[in-house]
Amino acid sequence: MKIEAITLREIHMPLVHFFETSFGRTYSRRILLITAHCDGVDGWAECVAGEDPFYSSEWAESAWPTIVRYLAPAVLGRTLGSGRECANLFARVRGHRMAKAALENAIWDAEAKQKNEPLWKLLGGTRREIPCGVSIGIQDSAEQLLDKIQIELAAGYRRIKVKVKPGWDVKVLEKIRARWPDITLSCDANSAYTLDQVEHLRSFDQFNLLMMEQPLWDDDIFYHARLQKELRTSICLDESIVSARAAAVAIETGACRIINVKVGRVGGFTEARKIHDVCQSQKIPVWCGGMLESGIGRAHNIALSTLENFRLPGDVSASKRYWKEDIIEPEVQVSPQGTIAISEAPGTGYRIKEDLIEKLTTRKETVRASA
Ligand code: OSB
Ligand code: MG
Repeated sequence: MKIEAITLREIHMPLVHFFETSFGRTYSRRILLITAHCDGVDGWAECVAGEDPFYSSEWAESAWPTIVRYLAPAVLGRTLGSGRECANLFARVRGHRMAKAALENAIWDAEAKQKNEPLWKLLGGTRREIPCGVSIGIQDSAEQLLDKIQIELAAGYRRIKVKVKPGWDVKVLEKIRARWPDITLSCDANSAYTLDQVEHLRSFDQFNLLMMEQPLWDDDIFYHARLQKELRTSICLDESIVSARAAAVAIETGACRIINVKVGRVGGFTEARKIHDVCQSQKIPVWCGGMLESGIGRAHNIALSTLENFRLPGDVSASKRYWKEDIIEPEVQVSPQGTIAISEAPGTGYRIKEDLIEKLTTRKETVRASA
């Protein structure tokens, strides 16, 4: 499969409802899409870097020149057998994992289409349906949050995750548990606490949470291990797990009992699969995280979630929770049982609405192999 050209595009898509985490509120997504043109087949992927460098150091502006100047030249003009070969070709560039993932995953997507095989099978998946949860942001009031939870439970979602931060945590969790004592509930702090708040974090134990996601610093593993020893609630790491090596360290030190895998955060499908395997061998369940993706990134998350050790419901939910109109067809739908059915069709099983994407595009650049 010869990599002939790479197209980068920026599209703007307003969210149906703002999404607020401990680091800020997002009303509209600015999304970088990548198309890898390979022997007459186009592979697509989404870069999950945010509008601002708040979740991690990468952001929409940093990914573009990193791909144009460093990553695209590493693959352009080459003949690759598989998306698996990208990680080594990108290894000289440090960090920039979301940029790397976007290009690598576009090549995996092209490979699946070329082989006329479903992407999930190419990745080694086995599940024919995946369980879904929702991540609900910080709201203007606890009442609004309870209303939102009610709607998602009625829709069938199997796990509710709420965002927390100092000042929006224990009181809110108390209200949720007072109304729903038995639902599967977790919380995500996106690094909003420090280790000297251990007593406060220990008070979360009363809520019988499935997990507490990333309570401490985004780059920390060691102090999460200290914290985990003090808690009954299982810690799940998100931000800190940037590689299979980080996952191995987290497991060995006892920093968490669950890991959230985000294919963008870890640099692509190849590394995501390695993390899956490390966790599986250590009996640590994983689940697929989300980054408010459009249908293109969402379809890739669905494919990844078919791997066996994705045992817990992911933050992989229906298109309509985010978008008035998604850029894929059919849109991602969740059954009343809270599952997404996996298609047998080649590629992701979702068609890309190129006309709509063209209308949403604010910036576009194609890089070609030099003759
Ligand atoms: O920490 O999981 C997170 C969204 C943006 C950045 C970080 C996170 C999230 C979510 C939303 O929780 C997950 C989703 O529904 O896509
Ligand atoms: Mg998280």
